[in-house]
Amino acid sequence: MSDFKLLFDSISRGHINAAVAETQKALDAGIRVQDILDRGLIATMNTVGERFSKGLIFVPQMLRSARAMQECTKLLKPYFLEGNITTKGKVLIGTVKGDLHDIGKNLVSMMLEGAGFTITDLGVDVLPETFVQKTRELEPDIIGLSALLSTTMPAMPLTIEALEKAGLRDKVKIMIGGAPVTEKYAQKINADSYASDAGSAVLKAKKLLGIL
Ligand code: B1M
Repeated sequence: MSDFKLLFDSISRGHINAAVAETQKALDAGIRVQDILDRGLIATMNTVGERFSKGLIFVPQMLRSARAMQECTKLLKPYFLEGNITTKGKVLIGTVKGDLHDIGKNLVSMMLEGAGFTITDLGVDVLPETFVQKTRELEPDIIGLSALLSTTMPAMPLTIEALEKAGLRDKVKIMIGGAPVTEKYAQKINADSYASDAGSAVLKAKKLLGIL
């Protein structure tokens, strides 16, 4: 963390301008973008989460840190673009019903987009019916479901069931992810793939479509 101390301090205090300036400084200094993301931004959010668990900070502080991190990730986006962008496939992505966490989902979207996928992001708190309706409308190759709360994970199988009932399940691949989600859970609910982070989400998406 020591290399990113000022970035850590500004994100954990929710100081957006300072956090953005520190991210830009790290980019200007030639620090690897993946390190800024993993050892700077994500490591900071993990510490923010630990502080919240211990009761040292509360939801408003967590929210301010989240806003600061979101602004910093915007600066990284251009660096994740792969050279030749012809669409590799269509991805419909969203955070499941009841869940408002979107930083991880946004990172996954950003990396997939950078790798050449066309993304439709439905946002947060997405109802199973909305996934069904948008799947009919857009005919995606992959549906991505994100959940950060153990209480909202059950919305994943509910979404898969809704797609089954609508006769759409066999027409798409389903990838799931989010901190409490596991490979085992993906198998249990009959998802096609699980990714633990945004980088592996790209590899898994390519594998699902047979382009890796
Ligand atoms: Co909340 N929150 N939060 N939170 N929050 C967690 C998740 C928590 C672990 C904190 C804690 O207690 N230690 C805990 C969940 C406990 C549990 O259920 N297991 C928690 C809680 C309890 C809550 C509330 C209930 C708090 C309350 O109100 N009392 C509440 C719920 C609101 C709701 O959703 N209905 C709440 C609210 C919030 C904020 C709104 C304040 C804010 C979110 C703001 C936002 O997202 N715009 C927030 C935050 C910021 C967090 C922590 C601190 C950080 C989450 C994050 O962004 N991490 C989090 C603690 C933690 O995770 N350490 C916590 C960084 C991000 C890059 O990682 O999201 O894991 P992550 O994404 C990764 C991978 O998981 C994966 O790739 C990403 C990038 O590598 N991935 C996928 C994610 N989605 C994927 C999809 C894929 C593939 C991979 O395929 C489709």
